[in-house]
Amino acid sequence: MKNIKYLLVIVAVSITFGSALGAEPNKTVATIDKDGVQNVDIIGGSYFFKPNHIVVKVNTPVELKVSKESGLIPHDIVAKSPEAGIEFKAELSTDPKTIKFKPTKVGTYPFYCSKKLLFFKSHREKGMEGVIEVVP
Ligand SMILES: [Cu+2]
Repeated sequence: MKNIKYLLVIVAVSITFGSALGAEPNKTVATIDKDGVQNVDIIGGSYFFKPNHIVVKVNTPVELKVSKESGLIPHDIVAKSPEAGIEFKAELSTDPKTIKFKPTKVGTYPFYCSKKLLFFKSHREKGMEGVIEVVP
């Protein structure tokens, strides 16, 4: 009986710790290649983006290489900040896709997964969101 209690505690701790990990910010500063393009790789999965905080320079082209962890649940990546030149929507697959844009305004702009199944919480609510921080 005592063992079952311990097991339940372990399960509860893993669930709490697991979801805390999902929400943990992980910041990446884009690397600029020899052509002056800022490159960032992003992986989406249930229910996270890694990294979920991307730092890019203003008025410099960005190429995001986006892909999805393996699994059946569909994910996408969406940004809707046309005022800053950051507007895209792409379905994620395990084959990486490249999204190109050029941020035109300093600030912090959200990106997220727009998927939602029936009455369940949206993927965004479950943690599939992040920010693009545009710096001078
Ligand atoms: Cu999703």
